[in-house]
Amino acid sequence: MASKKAFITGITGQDGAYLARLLLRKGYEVHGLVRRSSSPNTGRIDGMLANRHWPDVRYCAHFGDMTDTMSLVRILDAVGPDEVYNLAAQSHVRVSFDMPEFTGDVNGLGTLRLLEAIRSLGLDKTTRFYQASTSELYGKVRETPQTETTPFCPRSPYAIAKLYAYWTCVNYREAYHMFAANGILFNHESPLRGDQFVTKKIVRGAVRIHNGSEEPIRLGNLDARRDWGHAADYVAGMHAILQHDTPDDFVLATGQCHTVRQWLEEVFRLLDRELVWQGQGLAEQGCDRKTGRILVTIDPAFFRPTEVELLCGSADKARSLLHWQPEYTFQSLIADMLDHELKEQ
Ligand code: NAP
Ligand code: F7E
Repeated sequence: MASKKAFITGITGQDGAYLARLLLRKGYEVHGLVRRSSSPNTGRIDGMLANRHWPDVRYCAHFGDMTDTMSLVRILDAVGPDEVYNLAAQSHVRVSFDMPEFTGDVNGLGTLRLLEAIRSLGLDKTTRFYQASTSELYGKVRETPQTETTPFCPRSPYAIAKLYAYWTCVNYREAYHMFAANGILFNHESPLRGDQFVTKKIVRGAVRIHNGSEEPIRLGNLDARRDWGHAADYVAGMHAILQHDTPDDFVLATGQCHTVRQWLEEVFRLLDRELVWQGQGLAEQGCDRKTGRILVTIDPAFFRPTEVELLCGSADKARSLLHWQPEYTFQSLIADMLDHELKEQ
C-alpha cells in the first residue's frame, strides 16, 4: 500500500519537528512548508532534510508562506496530501500585541487561505485538515477546568486571530463537509521550545547561572497559572484527532496546573538551589536561600497589556474517544528540558 502523505505548515517550529518525526516513524511521506529567511530556520528538522529529486525521498521541504496564497495552492496541488496539519503561526502572545496585523494575517487569514486552497483544488473530500487551536481562546476563563464546550473569551491579538481560524475550520466542516478538526491544545513544551517562551527562558537562564553566570533571570508575571505538557505527547494527539472516524474538536491537556513561580522553584531545586522570595510587586526577587544571591528579578517589559491568569484543561473527551493520555508529568517535563539544556550549554 502507498504510504500516506502529510503536509505540515510550521514544520520548522517545535511541534512541526516532533510531528514530522512521528509521521516519518509511522511510514508517512512528509512535506513541510518552510519560509524564506536570511539565516537558517531549519535547525529543528536538520537531519530530516532530503533532496526532493532523490527517488527514495520521504521528506520534502517546500518554500512558501502562509501570507502567500499562490505558494500554498502550488504546493497542495503538487503534493495532494491525505492530511494537512496547520501548525504555522506567529505563536508568541506578547509579540502579538506589537504585531497584531501580521499575527491576524498569518494565524487567522493564513488558515482561511489553506482551507480555501484545499477546497478550490478539489481536495476537500480526500484531505483531512488539522487546525492548531489553543487554550488561549479561553482567555478570561468562564469555568475551570476548560473543556470543548467552555465559552471563549480571547485576551490578545494572537488569541483573536486563532478564534477566527477556529471558527473557519468549523465552518468549512459544516458548509463543505470537509474533514476539518480543531485540536485545542494547552501549553506544551520540550527541549525544542522557542527561547522566548517562559519555560525555556527559565531553564536556559537557570543553567547559565548553574554554569557560573551572575545574570539573574528577568521575568514578568510569576503568578500566571498554566497547564504544561510535553510536545511529544501532544503531537501524538494531533495525529489521533485526524484518525478519528468523524471530524471533531478536542482539548489536549494534562489537567494539572502550576504557576510560573512553581516552574522556577522546581528548575532551581533540580539544580540544588532553594529559591526564597523577598519583596513585593516590581521589587520582588527570588534569592538562593544558602548564599542570598539574586537569581530572579521582575521586569515590567514582560508584562502583557491583558493577561491570561489561569488555564487548566480537561482532556476527558480525547481520553475516552481517542484513548489519548499524556505520559509526561510536570516534573518529568522539566527534567527532560533541563537534561537537554545541561548538555547543550
Ligand atoms: P513555533 O515553535 O513558534 O512554530 C511556529 C511555526 O510557524 C514555525 O515553523 C514558523 O516558521 C512558522 N511560521 C510563522 N509564520 C509563518 C508564515 N508567515 N508562513 C509560514 N510559516 C510560518 O510554535 P509551536 O509551539 O510549534 O506551535 C505550533 C502551533 O500550535 C502554532 O500554531 C501555535 O500557535 C499552536 N499552539 C501552540 C501551543 C504550545 O504550547 N506550543 C499551544 C496551543 C497551540 P519559522 O521557523 O520560519 O519561524
Ligand atoms: O507565557 C508569563 C506570561 O509566553 C506563559 C504559546 O505557545 O501557549 C503559549 O502561550 C506565562 C504567561 O506562553 C515571562 O505572562 C512571565 O502568563 O510561555 P508563554 P503563553 O503566553 O501561555 C499557548 C497555549 C499558545 O497557544 C501560544 O502559542 O508566563 N511570563 N514572565 C512570561 N512569559 C514569557 N514569554 N516571558 C517572560 O519573561
